[in-house]
Amino acid sequence: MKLYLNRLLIRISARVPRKLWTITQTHRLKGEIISLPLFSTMLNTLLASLRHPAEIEALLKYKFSPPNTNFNRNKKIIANNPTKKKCYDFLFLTSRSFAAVIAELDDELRDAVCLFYLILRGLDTIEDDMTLPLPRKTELLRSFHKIIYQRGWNFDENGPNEKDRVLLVDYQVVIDEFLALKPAFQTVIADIAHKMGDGMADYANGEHRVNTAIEKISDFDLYCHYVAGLVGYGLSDLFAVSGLESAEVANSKKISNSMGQFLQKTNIIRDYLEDLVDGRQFWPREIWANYVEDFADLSKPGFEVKAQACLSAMVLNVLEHVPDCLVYLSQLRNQSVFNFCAIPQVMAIATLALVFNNLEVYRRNVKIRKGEAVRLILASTNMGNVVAIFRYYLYDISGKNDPLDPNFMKISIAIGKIEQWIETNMPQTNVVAKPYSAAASSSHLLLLAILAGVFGVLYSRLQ
Ligand code: D61
Ligand code: MG
Repeated sequence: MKLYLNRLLIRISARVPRKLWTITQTHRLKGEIISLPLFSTMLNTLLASLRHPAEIEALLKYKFSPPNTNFNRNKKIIANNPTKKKCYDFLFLTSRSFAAVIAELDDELRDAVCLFYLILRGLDTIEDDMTLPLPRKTELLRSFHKIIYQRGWNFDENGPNEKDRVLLVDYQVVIDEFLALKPAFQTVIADIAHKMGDGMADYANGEHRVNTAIEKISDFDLYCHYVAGLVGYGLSDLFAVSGLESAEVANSKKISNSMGQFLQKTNIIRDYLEDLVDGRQFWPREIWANYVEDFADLSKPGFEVKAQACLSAMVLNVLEHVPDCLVYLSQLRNQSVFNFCAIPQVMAIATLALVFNNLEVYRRNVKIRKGEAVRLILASTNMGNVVAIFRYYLYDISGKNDPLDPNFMKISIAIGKIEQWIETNMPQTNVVAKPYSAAASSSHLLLLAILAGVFGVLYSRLQ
């Protein structure tokens, strides 16, 4: 029955209107990359995707397919090692976006990338804390690469509201597991922690800033290099050390940097309001000062036209990294590494399309639907799909591009450049829209029937 349903659902998805990308390989990546709760919240998730049947297909497939993942296979080993178990618990506690893709990496890399994450998350928890006295913060950031070699070190000076403070309170477990990695992994991680800590300390001390604002676009690029581009460098080195990828991946620093820049800059656009409320400001003055005098004006009534133009200018800046990201992904050979790298990138392009010309960014935290995210996760298993997904969202951005916007031409050109790259390097990728077919209506009926069933179960539980 389940198999039948799956086949049926795959057929349904092939007939959805406006569907510009299709899953060409059902190589499954499962595990709780996104945790789907039961009943009412699951129901909300399904309802949010009601107008997107392919997302409902993805959600059901994801929810009901049996667990058979790299991480599940290794849970037993982890359970016998309390320190390692605690590290993976910390990974899932501190990362919504990266925990599951890290846990799904092949054995040769999983622990190294997990520890890389936890070490940099520890460093970032010091950087983000606005309650730490600046001299103390600076000293910690600059010496963190040495601290990670001090067995037993931990830290409880973070402010009570710092979201990941518990990680540093028990940091001795992270250090123990870091020291259990093979030395070549340790060297890569410590080297990146050194460079990132120094970069964060410079910015915390007002370098490259005027008052609290990041000044030039080049300062913005440098900041994103320190906090995310360097992660790209380190990951490429870890891939090479593990032997799962060739050393070539680690040779082109520019494209490794772009992988991080694309993720970090997209987050910085999406998090405008949250950062403003917390007293942080990452958008470069060189961009926003063209539109408003005060950064906070962007969220105020009466500034909508300026705010929209400013948002386009920020999105344009991010789009410049896309060709490098596609080059990077096309070089990868190991399936688990490919999934690990591709999933965050497709989430970012989907987020970029969502924020583009969307003034809600200035009013609330905008997020892609869970159904959309799950669909992207299931599809991001090969380069053909990833390119098709990028094209889909670029097409979406083109459609929303406003001829009256001052950056209209530049955005068109940036998208044209990406298209050109795809046509030159991936000419076989076919992303023609599937025509809407009458058969879809009976499929919709089936989906409605499934939803009615879910409603029924929920209703009976509530009685
Ligand atoms: C392939 C796959 C993943 C990649 C990649 C290539 C290249 C770069 C990155 C991931 C890094 C992306 C960073 C985007 C998210 N931004 C943050 O987490 C900000 O903190 C930056 C400093 C700490 C970086 C920690 C990190 C993040 C992701 C990783 C990783 C390390 C190690 C391995 C894999 C992924 C942001 O933090 C928000 C928060 O506190 O939650 C901030 O403070 O700006
Ligand atoms: Mg930070």
